[in-house]
Amino acid sequence: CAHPSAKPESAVSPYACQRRTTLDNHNKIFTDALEVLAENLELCGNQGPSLAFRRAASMLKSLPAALRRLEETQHLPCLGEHSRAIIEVQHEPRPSLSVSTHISSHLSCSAPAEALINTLSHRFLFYEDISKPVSRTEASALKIIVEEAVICVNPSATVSITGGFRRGKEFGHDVDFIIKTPEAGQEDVILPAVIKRFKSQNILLYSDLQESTFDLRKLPTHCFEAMDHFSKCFLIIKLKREQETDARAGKDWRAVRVDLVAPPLERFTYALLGWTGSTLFLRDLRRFARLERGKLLDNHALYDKATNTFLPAKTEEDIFAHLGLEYIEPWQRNA
Ligand code: DCP
Ligand code: MG
Repeated sequence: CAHPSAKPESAVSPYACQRRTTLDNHNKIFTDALEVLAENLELCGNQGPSLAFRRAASMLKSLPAALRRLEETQHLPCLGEHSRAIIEVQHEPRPSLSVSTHISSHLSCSAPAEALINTLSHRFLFYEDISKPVSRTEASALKIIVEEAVICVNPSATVSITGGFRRGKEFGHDVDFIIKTPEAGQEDVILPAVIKRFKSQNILLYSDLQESTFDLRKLPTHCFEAMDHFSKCFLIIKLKREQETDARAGKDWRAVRVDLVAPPLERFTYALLGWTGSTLFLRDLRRFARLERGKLLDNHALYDKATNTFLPAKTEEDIFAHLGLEYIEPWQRNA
């Protein structure tokens, strides 16, 4: 008889936006292997196969229990021949060579990791610091700093954390914030003012301000990789270390990557949804909207092709409802 975790064929959707994916991953040994391969393939420019492995890993993350037998994968979506092979290798009891070594002989190239690190360290003077994960405690400390600056510039503006920390992650590669300004036009002036304030506080190490190129009438784009058009900035901020931590002599701070985005109020909810991620969850949400509902979704808007109208949304629940989807909480979007 079937294992209790085995589910009927229809139970697992091929779309991440129809699955609840918490951080409680019961299939880490498989998803780690799949993601290592995806990363390798990405570095080699093999985007298609990389995405296939990412989709397989994402689907496995949503399962309520660990896979016990290979046959349990039979009715699961998103698993191609290669992903199944990796699951099989990881199932083998013998302590074989690591799965990435095993598979890379077939699929991957010798990833130019060194070259990549070189490029990054040239681009970022603070590479050593910013390559270390940012903790939730550090993210909370940054929220206070960002909030203080934002409110000083505009007392009616509010700041929310987005990205992985909004999904409940304990660590991230950066800290993402979204700023809500109730007055029209304020979204275009707030970021330069916040940057100016950080400079005057001597905590700004790097800033790349991207002015808004947003156009209310523009339809959502098909291209997932395209950046959104909102006013945003990518910063490196000096964050004071806690007294207890082992600060190196003469350096009582670390550099942290911070992203700020300031959308216009009427598009705030779409920006919040987009910036909360995960990347794969949003990719599938957009694909679902287009293929299953005839609607175009991106970080700016949801557009109904049948009626040629933009659909307004006050809350994220509104967006899921427009798409005829059950609401998925941020902490269930870790696809
Ligand atoms: N995002 C976006 N447009 C951008 C930048 C990011 O839509 N110009 C989205 C992609 C992610 C989310 O915002 O879903 C946050 O981006 P991150 O790369 O910071 O991803 P996470 O926060 O999920 O990962 P990490 O925890 O590593 O920071
Ligand atoms: Mg992030």
